Amino acid sequence: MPKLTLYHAAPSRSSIVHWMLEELGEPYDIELVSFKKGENRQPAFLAVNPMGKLPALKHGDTVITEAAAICTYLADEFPRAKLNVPIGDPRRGVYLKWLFFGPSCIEAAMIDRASPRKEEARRAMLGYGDFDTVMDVTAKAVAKGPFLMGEQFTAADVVIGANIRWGMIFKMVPERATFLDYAARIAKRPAVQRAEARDKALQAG
Ligand SMILES: N[C@@H](CCC(=O)N[C@@H](CS)C(=O)NCC(=O)O)C(=O)O
Repeated sequence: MPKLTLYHAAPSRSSIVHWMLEELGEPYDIELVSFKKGENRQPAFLAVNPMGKLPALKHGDTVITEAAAICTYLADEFPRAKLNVPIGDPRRGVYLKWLFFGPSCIEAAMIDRASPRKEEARRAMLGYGDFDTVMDVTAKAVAKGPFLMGEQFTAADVVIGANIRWGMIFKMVPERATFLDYAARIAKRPAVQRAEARDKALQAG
């Protein structure tokens, strides 16, 4: 079976994929990339991801970058873990919507809020519209639970769950009761606990 290697720095957006890999339950290796030493800007890593950014995942000879794309890929590639909604299932459209909504709406809205532009862009020009609508739409989706797709935990919960958990830690997402409850449900997952414990050890080491 082709080897899975995560290029990782703990904690960073590659922690999202670290969690996803723990959910998947397939063997994988970690290749640490030090931001402090500037390794992400060195030719060796730029050959993996010319963006100089983490995460990157190697699966055999294939390199995938962009956290949400990696989670989508892994869920489809290893369906045994039941973290995807497969092609042909009428729920797949909504599942894909959330996988894209994470980076294109929640993350973009959070970062713009944390680092406001000199001149505010028009709502119609911003892919995410406005911060409050993004938060309202997300809150409504996670309110019923336990997960975005109902009883099934999917890769979309890894992407959106990571946005919400990290967003609240960095005070970029409001601590609404719905978000706190969803984050608490996610925090109970053994896979997230394993990934976080290992990230802490990597950070300390
Ligand atoms: N769009 C990328 C963003 C990746 C990203 O910005 N990663 C940060 C770590 S959290 C990074 O590599 N920063 C180092 C740098 O840009 O020099 C994704 O979602 O995977």
